[in-house]
Amino acid sequence: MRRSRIVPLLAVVVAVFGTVRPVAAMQSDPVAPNPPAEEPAFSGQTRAPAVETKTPLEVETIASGFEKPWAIAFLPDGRFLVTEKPTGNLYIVTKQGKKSPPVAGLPPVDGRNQGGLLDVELSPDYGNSGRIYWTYYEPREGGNGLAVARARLVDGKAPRVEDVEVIFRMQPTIDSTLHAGGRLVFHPDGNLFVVLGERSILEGRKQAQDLASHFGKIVRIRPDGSVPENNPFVGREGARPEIWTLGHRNILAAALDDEDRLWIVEMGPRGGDELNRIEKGKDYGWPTIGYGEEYSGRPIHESTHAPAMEQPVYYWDPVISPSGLTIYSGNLIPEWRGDFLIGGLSSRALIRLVVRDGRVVGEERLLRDRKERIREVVQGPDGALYLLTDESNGKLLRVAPK
Ligand SMILES: [Ca+2]
Repeated sequence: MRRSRIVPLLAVVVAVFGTVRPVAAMQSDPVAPNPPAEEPAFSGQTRAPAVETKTPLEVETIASGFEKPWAIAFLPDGRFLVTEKPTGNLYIVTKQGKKSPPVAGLPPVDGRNQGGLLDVELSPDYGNSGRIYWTYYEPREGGNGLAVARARLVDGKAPRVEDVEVIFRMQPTIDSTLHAGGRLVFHPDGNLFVVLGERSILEGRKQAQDLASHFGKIVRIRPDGSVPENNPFVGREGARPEIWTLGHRNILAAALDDEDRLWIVEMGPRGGDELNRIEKGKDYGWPTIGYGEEYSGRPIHESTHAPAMEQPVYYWDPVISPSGLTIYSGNLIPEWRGDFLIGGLSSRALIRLVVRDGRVVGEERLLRDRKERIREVVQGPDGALYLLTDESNGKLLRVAPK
C-alpha cells in the first residue's frame, strides 16, 4: 500500500534527472520492507549503498516485435538466437535486427502463464557439433515439467533443428504453469547446470526440501543427460542423483563468475528475492527459512535462519523479480568489470550490484526511465550488454557507452 504513494514521487525524480542517467536515490526510497521486524543476518545483506555508473550509456533497439521473448544466445558470426516464451518460437536474428522464420523442428511447449520456450545456449563445442540446448515447459499427461533438449541447428533460409534429443526431464509431472526455473549454465568442467523451481503450488513447494523430487533444485548433468559420479547425492537412497543443491523457490537468473563459481538470483516471496552463491550439496532454505512473507501477507518461514541452511549473500525487500544475470567481464565498460547485472521484471530496471570479496557493497538501478520489464541480460562478444524486454512487442536492446 505504501508503495502506491511512492510511485508518483519516483516519477518526478526520474523526470528531473533525465533519461539514461541512473536513479541513485533508490536506497533512499522511503519504501518499507514487507515484514518490518526482520533483521539481516549480517551488515550489507540488504539495502547496499547506492552507486552510480559514470560511463554515459545509450540504449539501441536492435529488433522488436517478439512475443514475450525470454533468452538470447550469440552465434559465432554475430547473429543472435532469441526464444519467444508463449509461442515456443526460436528465431535467428541478424545484427541489423532481421528475423528468420521460426526455426522448425522444436517440440511443442506448454506456453500458458510462465510456461513455454525459455533458455537457449550454444553447446561449448558448437563449432564442431552445431548443437544448441534449450529449456521448455514440456506438455505431459497429467500436467507438464521442465525439459532440456538439444539438437543440431541447420542454418539457411528456412532454419531447422535435426536430431532432437530430450536429455533431462524434471520430475515429478505436476499440473502447474508456474515456477519451473529454466536457465542453463555450461561449466568449463564440461557439466551443465539446470536451475529449477518448486512449481509454486503447495504440493510442489514442500518438495523443495525433498531429495526425491527435482522441484526447488539446481541439477548438474553431463551434456548427454547422464549423471556425473561426483554429484553430492549419488548413491543416497531415494535421492535423485542429478541434484546439486536444494531449497530454492524459483530461479530465472544464473551465471558463472571469473573463477567459474555459480551464482543465482532467486525469485523469493514478497520481500525475499535472494542472491546466492551456489556450493555443492548445500541447502538454500526454502521454504523453511528466508526473508519475506506470502503475497497474501501471511508468514511463510519458520525463521530467517537455521543451522545447515545457507544465508543469501544479499536479499531484496521490496523485491526486484530477477530474471537474467550476467557477471560483467568485458572491456567496453571497464568500471563494470566483476559487477552483477540483473534483469528486473516487477522492478522494471536493470539492477547492478558491486560485489567485493563475496559481499555486495553497492547497488544501482539503471534504465528505470524506460519502465520496461527486463527478462534477459547477457554480455555480447563485443562487451556490450544485450537485453530482452518482457512484453508483447518485446525488444532486443543493446546497452553500450554513448
Ligand atoms: Ca534461501
